[in-house]
Amino acid sequence: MRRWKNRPRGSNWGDFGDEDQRGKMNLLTPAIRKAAAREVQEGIAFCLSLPLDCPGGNGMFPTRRPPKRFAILRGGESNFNLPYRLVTGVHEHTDVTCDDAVTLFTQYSTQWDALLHMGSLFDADGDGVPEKVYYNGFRGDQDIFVPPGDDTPRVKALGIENMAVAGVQGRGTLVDLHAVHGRARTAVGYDELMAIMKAQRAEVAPGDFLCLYTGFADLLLEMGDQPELDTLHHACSGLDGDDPRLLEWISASGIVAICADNTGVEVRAKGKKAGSKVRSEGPRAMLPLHEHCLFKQGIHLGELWYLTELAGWLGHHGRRHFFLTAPPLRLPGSAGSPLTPVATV
Ligand code: UVW
Repeated sequence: MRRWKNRPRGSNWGDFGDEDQRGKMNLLTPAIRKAAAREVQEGIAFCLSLPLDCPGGNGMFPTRRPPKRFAILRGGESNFNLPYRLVTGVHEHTDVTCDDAVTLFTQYSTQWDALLHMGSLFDADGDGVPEKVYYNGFRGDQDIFVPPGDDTPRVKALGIENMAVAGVQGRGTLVDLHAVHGRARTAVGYDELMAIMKAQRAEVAPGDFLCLYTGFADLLLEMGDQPELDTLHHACSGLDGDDPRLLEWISASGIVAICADNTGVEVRAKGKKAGSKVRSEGPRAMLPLHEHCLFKQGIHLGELWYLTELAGWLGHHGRRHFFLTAPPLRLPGSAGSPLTPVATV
C-alpha cells in the first residue's frame, strides 16, 4: 500500500517497494557481500566499538544515561557469586554463578540509528497540512507512536530489527578526516570530501559502508568518564549536511550507511549554531544530513564508533577498504541499537 501522495524532494520512497523498511540495506546482495569478503587478506580483526559506558555521565546527551547494570535476584539472594548448592540444596554441587541485567539507552555510545530515529513534519498525504512522517511514508499517528498516559512506544514499522535481519555485512571504506583536519571543528562538504577521498584513494562503490575517522572518540577516551563539553562541542570534523551537492552524492553513490566516530556524523560549520537559519526558504531540518539519510533515503547512520586502530592500520598498509560485520541488536521496535562492529582486513 502506498502511504504517500507526495514524496519529499530528494527521496527514494517507493523505489524499494511500498512496504520497504530496510532502505539502502537492500543493496547488500550476496554478490556484494562476496566481493566485500575479498578484503579479508590478513585475517586481522578490529573491534569498532567504544566501551558502552563511554562517554560517561550524561553531560553530552542530557536525555541519555550510561548503562546501569544490576545483579538479578534468585531465591531472594543476589545472583552474583552464587553457589548453586544454595539453590539446589545439593551440597555436592560446586557451581558458582553470576547473572545480571542492564538498563541500556540504545543511543548512548557506539550505535546505529534506526530509520525511525528521524522523521519530519511533511505533507505526505497532500491535504496541505504537514504530518509526522517517516521513511517511505510511515506515519507518526499510525505506525510509530506512544499512546497517551503510557511510556511504551508502539512501533509497527522501521524499528531497528529490520536492519538486524538485513544481514549487515559488506565492504567498509575508511576516509581519514583526522589526517587532514586534526581536531579542528570542520564541516566537510562535497568538494572537500571528493578531494580527500581522491587523495586517499578511498573510492566507494554501491553497497559500501562509508566510515569517517575524525578523532572525536579518541578525545572522549582521553577524557575518561569526565567529558569536557566546551572542548567537545568545538572539536573534530564531520559532514556538512547543509551542502546540497554532498547530499546528492550520498544518494547517487549507492552507499548503504555512513558511520563515524563522532556523535552525529554531521557537524555544523563554524559560526552556525544548531537550529540557526542558514537558508531563507522557510521550515527546514535542524539536522539536514539525518533528514536526508534516515528520512529521505533509508540510509542508516552509525555514531560514536571506534575507528582509531583500524584507521592507523589501513593508513600504514596503504589500504582503505575492509570487510565489515555490523549487525544491530534484533530488538523489536527500537529507535537505535548499541553494537560491536568488527572490521576484518
Ligand atoms: C540526535 O541527537 C537527535 O540524534 P543523533 O544521536 O543521531 O545525532
